[in-house]
Amino acid sequence: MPLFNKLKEKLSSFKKSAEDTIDEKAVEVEEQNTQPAETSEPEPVKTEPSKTSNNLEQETGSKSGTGFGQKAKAFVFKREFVLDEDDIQDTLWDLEMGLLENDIALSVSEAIVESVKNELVGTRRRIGSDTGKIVEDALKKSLYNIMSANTFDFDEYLKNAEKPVHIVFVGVNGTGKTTTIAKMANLLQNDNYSTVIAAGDTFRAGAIDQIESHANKINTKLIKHQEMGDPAAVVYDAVQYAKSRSIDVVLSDTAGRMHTNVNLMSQLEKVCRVSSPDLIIFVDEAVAGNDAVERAQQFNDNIPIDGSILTKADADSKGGAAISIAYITGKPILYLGIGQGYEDLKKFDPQWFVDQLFE
Ligand SMILES: Nc1nc2c(ncn2[C@@H]2O[C@H](COP(=O)(O)OP(=O)(O)OP(=O)(O)O)[C@@H](O)[C@H]2O)c(=O)[nH]1
Ligand SMILES: [Mg+2]
Repeated sequence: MPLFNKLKEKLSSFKKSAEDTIDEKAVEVEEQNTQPAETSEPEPVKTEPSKTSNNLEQETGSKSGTGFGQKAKAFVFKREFVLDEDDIQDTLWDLEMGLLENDIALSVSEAIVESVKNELVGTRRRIGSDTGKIVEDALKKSLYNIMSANTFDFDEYLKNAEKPVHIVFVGVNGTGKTTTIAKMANLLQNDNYSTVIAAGDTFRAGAIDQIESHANKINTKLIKHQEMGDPAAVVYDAVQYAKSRSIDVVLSDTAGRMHTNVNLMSQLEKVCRVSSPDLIIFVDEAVAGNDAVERAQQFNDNIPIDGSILTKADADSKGGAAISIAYITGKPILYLGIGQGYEDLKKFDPQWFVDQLFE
């Protein structure tokens, strides 16, 4: 399934334009180096401003005092060159705009651009080397670093954790919490874990029936109370049920709530306080973009989340939410929802994510 196509297009056009820019610079340097006086010189040619007569001197001179640019420009090696910030400034600007267009939050876009810049600028390059690869590697490295911050191996954790493991799913309305719980229960059962679901959304009309229908289809025990009952009590009961029957995993549903609703957010805090979950998972839509980032931050501030699941990645998602949420919460993306079926939950692997952006 093709995912995050728009972001892919942007990254590929950045790659192409950075490649062209670097190649232009290489040709320029090549021409300078093949001037008669330098052809037989085996040593690196140091282009001190006072000694050179080519346009490097002009550029260096005009940037005097800007530190890095000057340092980078000072070394032009035979058949090698050093890229400086000025060379790729416009291209980096385009990259930043492209990232912003793809719902990557400003602070995150800036961090990516800075990291790509640090990778590309100031390093000696061989003329004729594969510039496309150089650019791609710089981007991949930067994105991978963001996506792999605080990685967490969910499978390994489950295997070793004391049972029952209690997981609470939180998020704003309609993001896919309930469906994700059903998918997760299905996945866990396929891995031979026993599960129980807590119908912790006692608030929305029809929510209990909805999760009950899922639980019946995947053959999982459901603990439910009355509509409008105390969600903390349902969740508590489900944990007790799991303890008394040696069930491996408790999956607690909660009502969708806006991150700005103070009362509902403190109710969620209570649910978490009473049942002390092992993991709190924030569920949002991959298509939500910058809104999702704001919400992830607010939820995380109220009830520290352990990771996120992004749903509806099968819709035309730009991919920015995944990158931004990982960066801003400092917590891993654990799974992607990629459809409405029970099997449509894909384990999120940072390396896979980064690689498929360049396929
Ligand atoms: N295409 C697609 N649809 C999804 C995915 N995950 C959930 N949905 C759909 O999104 C809609 C909302 O899902 P729910 O699971 O009810 O969302 P919720 O967060 O529990 O909603 P509330 O309880 O109202 O807050 C349903 O129609 C789901 O089938 C996904 O990964 N891909
Ligand atoms: Mg729900």
